[in-house]
Amino acid sequence: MSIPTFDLVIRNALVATASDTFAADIGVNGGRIVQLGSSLANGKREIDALGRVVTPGGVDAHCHLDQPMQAPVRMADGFDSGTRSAACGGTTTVIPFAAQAKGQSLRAAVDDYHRRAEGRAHVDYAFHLIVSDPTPQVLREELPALIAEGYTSFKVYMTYDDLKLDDGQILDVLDVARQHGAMAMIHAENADCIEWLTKKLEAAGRTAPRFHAHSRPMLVEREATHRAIALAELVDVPILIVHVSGRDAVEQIRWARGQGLKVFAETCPQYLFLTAEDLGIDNSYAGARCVCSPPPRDKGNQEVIWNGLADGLFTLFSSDHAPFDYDAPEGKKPGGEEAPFSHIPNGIPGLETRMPLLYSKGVLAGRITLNRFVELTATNPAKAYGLHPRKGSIAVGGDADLVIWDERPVTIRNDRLHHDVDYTPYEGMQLQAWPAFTLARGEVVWDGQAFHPRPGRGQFLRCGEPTILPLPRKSSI
Ligand code: DUC
Ligand code: ZN
Ligand code: ZN
Repeated sequence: MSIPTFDLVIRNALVATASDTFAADIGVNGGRIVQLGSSLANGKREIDALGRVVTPGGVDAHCHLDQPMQAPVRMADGFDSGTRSAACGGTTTVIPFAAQAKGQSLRAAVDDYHRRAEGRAHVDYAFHLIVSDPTPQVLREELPALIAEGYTSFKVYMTYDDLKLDDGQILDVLDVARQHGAMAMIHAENADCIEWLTKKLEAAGRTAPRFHAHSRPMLVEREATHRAIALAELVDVPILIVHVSGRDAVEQIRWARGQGLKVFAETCPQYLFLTAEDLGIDNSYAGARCVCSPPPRDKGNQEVIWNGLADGLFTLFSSDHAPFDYDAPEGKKPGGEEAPFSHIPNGIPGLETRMPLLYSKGVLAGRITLNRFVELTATNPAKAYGLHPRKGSIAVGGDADLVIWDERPVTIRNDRLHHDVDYTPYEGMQLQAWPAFTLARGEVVWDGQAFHPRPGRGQFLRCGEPTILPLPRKSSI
């Protein structure tokens, strides 16, 4: 028998990229794809994918892992359990957030976040920054230096007291993005409207989880989305509006695109599969599980989001995995109490379910094409954050990050998921597919039955410039 040519050969794959679908064997050496073709030579290991779709490993470009929180609240997933659950759901690259606390240097936040990740990740990871304190030092020195070192994207918040920036600060930060070719992500909700509504609701004794949605109606997101677009237009820089929840924000983004503005948009599974009713139709506390921001809307808005996924409005489909236990004092019951909605930690888990949900309910249900699925879950996130072509595609020279899909009925059960959260908002949902294999740089990390742990195998990735569109550079107004 001849010496194997490849470390691994995946035979008879139906390979799907963002642009094409074709039959091929995939030859892997040293963790990279080295050949695509038919009847490839032997591999040390071979996997027969006959009849199965193979897509690039997912790039989840919006997730929160081990992000420092105000006590007693604590995230349930760090880099170990978070990347474990990512791998088991077909995601091979994650981009969580190194969050600057007000008064903290951005560099200190990044150093701290590296310590949290080091030696723990099972799949590759990069960092976005969260800029909450844009001092002159941050704007002139730290942020430009960090962008040059491979932290080429950052998020700014228009709400949350501990994170929010005012419009002048947002303009300053966007100007840095323009000058240094970074991607600015914006959490668009109007903080003053939320505060005003929250006070009124609380004064009326309306504190159950379902009132979270009442405190953040769509106009709150619409106004902030419009303002974010205007601020970006003033600076003349692309922006990415994250976690778009429904019609009002979608209309603002369509309008901006019609004006020729470079406004990208991301949405998440919760806006396709949850509604405000999941926060409760009575005053029970169970709906705290689905408290996230922006809140889920209604069935009509789910359709608007589906249409935006199908017609190209959305560039990215991310989980916004923000893992808090439901029944724990450090989670959705802060301090062990059933808290008023304004004290419930915002966010739901979703790293593991993101890809299977969209594959089943999007591709197999005929709402989006297979190629669009790949674009939304892998190729575009890799391009938006400067990781393409190493990540996000199936091409010679790229990392062998791959998902072999098994099209079979699957019921989502939290006890079958691999995160460290005590619930999933999708409990009991019927899917039609799940990864049969996930390969991370050519290594099987999930085989359809078992997870193959190797904490520390995941490498930190320095991001390059976004390549999703050429960005204007260097000139300033
Ligand atoms: N909203 C956020 O802005 N971040 C984490 C999760 C959430 O619901
Ligand atoms: Zn956000
Ligand atoms: Zn988020």
